[in-house]
Amino acid sequence: MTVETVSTNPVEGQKPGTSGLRKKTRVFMQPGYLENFVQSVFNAIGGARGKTFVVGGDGRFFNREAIQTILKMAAANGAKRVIVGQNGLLSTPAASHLIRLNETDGGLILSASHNPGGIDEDFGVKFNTPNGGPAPEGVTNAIFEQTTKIDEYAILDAPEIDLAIIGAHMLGNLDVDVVDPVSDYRALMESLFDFDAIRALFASGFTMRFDAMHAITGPYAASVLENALGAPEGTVLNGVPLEDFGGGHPDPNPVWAKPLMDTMMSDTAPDFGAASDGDGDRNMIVGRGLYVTPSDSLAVLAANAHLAPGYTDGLAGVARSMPTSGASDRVAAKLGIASFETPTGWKFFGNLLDAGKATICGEESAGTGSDHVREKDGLWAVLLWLNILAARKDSVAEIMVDHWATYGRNYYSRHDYEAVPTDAANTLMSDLRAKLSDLPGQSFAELTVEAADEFSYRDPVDDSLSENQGLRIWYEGGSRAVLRLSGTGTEGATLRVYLEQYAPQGADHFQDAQVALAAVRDATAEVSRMQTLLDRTSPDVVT
Ligand code: G16
Repeated sequence: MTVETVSTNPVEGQKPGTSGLRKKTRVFMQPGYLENFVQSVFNAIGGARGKTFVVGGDGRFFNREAIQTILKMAAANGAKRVIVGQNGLLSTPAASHLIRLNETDGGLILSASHNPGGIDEDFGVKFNTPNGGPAPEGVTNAIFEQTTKIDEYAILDAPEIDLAIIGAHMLGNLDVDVVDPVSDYRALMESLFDFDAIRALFASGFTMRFDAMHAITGPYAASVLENALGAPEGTVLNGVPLEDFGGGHPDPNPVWAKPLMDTMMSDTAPDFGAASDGDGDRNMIVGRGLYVTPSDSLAVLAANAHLAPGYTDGLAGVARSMPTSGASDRVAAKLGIASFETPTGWKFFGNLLDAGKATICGEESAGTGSDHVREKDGLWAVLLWLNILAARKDSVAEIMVDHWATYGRNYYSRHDYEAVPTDAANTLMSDLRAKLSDLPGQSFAELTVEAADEFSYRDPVDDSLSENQGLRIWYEGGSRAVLRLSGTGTEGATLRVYLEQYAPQGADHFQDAQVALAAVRDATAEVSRMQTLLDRTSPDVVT
């Protein structure tokens, strides 16, 4: 065993409290950098001795080397067993499932999620706790603290394990179990959904395209959709995971999954389109000619989940992140179940799921999931949609029209201003924060502000308080804007502006979303002085 002495602080500049470390790949490749973070994780959880962990990643550049390093460090730190996906691959939800299934002490997931991969792109590592979920703030703060004082790490001097070979391996005294990344996850999906009904749907000629974006869900989608459910070969597009995701940006939204969007809007569109992201936790849902926003998708899934065998008893509650539209609240109200509004980030759902207060959760950023794991789960959302389509025998468009007629429509869009100078973004937020309480009654671009505040969240389970979680402005006529800075960017700052406009039952539900949101967009640009402070006239990404 070698004990290396290190002096670099791996999380310099990293906001404490984010659930992992996400940086440029070359930063991670610096000697000792990854090692510092991993040792800090072990130190923060009271050491690795005698413990069992799950390790896997989304296959991006540096995944293979990083996993070998982590295995050697687990061995040197006295861990008992590590369960690792074959070839180092595990989707984030599959890793969450393995952590729970094997009652382990947690897991290390290697991914920068939906960020591009490659030597000049992004890499990341995060620690998930024994419940299978992203480490909560108490743990991430402890990890951060360790990184500021760590001065050595332990690593075994040993040859690499051949991760292509499924089965039991030894690394020093560490048991390394290389497992098939898909099989346990597929069994979990079979326990939740009516595979016979979905099989019959495909057998009847129902057509689908699933864009795996050359990321981790390729093997999962091929195994579940094409093998188990009988969807024709070719249903899964870009199904081979690549270290650089084929040069793409593996984020399933209309901008980055444009080829799929184009197919779905064409005359030859299949019945159903879906996509997933780098590490398999996000999803995009598209019907023939109709994109379903993640906020609407969450609401539809909540309203119809009882049609799937795993949810026949109904839901305990529905939770959404604060910037997500209020569409799911309307469903929860009609079902007479609880609804929760949490800060952005999946880790905030963990306590609600563990306590049985919420069954389904979702974020506007294309994450949806349930209490089956403690991460959002892209393929799970796609399968629940398929189960609902099979049970209702309606098209996606028919389901959406019916949903809006029942609940009204929350028009919704997010505008992202990326890689803006950090100072400018901070000034915009602090200026707006300073005048929030004066805004009610004032008019901007013809809309009058009704209320404004800064969101903070008191966790109903452990009573912890999370402050500064986004600035909210409500305008007359049922519209809302939220402004917050991204916690996951790796270049400058990213300002996210979330726009929402409610159109009640009986109103026009068939406008273009950007048209329906033009008034709230203009008012928000004016009140925040966005164009002057950021020197931008339009967002980089509109989803
Ligand atoms: C973004 C999204 C969040 C999401 C987070 C992590 O954060 O806005 O909703 O929880 O990414 O997502 P993933 O696990 O897929 O990386 P931010 O802070 O950039 O807005």
